[in-house]
Amino acid sequence: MSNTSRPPFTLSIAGSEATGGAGAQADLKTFQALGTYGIVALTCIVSFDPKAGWGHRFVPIEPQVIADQLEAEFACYDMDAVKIGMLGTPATIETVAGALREQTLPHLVLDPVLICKGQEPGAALDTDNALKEQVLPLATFVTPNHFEAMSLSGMDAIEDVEALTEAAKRIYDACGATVLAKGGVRLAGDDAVDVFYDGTTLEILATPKIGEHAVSGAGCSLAAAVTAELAKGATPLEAARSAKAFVTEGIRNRVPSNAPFDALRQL
Ligand code: PXL
Repeated sequence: MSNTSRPPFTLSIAGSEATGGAGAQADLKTFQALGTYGIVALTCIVSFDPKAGWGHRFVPIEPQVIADQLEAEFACYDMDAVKIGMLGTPATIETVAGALREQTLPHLVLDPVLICKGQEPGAALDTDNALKEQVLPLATFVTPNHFEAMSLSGMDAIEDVEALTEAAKRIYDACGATVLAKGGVRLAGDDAVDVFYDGTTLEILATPKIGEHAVSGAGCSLAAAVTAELAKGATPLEAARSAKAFVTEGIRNRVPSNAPFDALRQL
């Protein structure tokens, strides 16, 4: 095939969130908005249940079907960066980790989805442990949210930016990946604060909060934006700064929903 220009190739290994706010849909929209070629390997399908408090109905994809998608994708393209979102079961984690171990990837961004909005914390400890044991060691960049930062650092509480910084350092020390720990709206104060740490550089990224409520798709879009920027050649710190600006703009442009949370919109 003739190929005049090669775009940066970005793969998201993630679940479908049917309403389009989070998950693979958010990742693809982010990749498109930031000018990379977006590819998805679907791991599961999540459908909120409006009749049951907007809880998550979760259906995993067959491990063989996940392996087939990854086989096709890695056969077609040399990925410039890969993002991992929701995996959801130990069998999925096994399959994805196995496929990734066969690749040499320049960047592997892990959004360590332990629970999503509305789910019970600790609902699936075996899944959380499998993610920590099998996928975290492969990551080059990890983007834990407030809850995930506590879980990955072993800290009982994170209430201020000092504690979030301590968590970022502990996570870096444990896995060696660059960390962008997201305080978002969860820490008190006027700013949405995230902490970047790569073992050398520590940077506090702060922007004024836009409302006090978390918006669906913010975490997914942040990690996807980091992935896209890394694929385009940004340094990890530049990628983190650009991703934060992209998500802030997406929250500003959020779409109202009949669910209890609005959805980020990538422009
Ligand atoms: O917010 C994290 C997330 C990631 N991936 C999928 C989701 C959610 C939350 O709803 O459904 C598929």
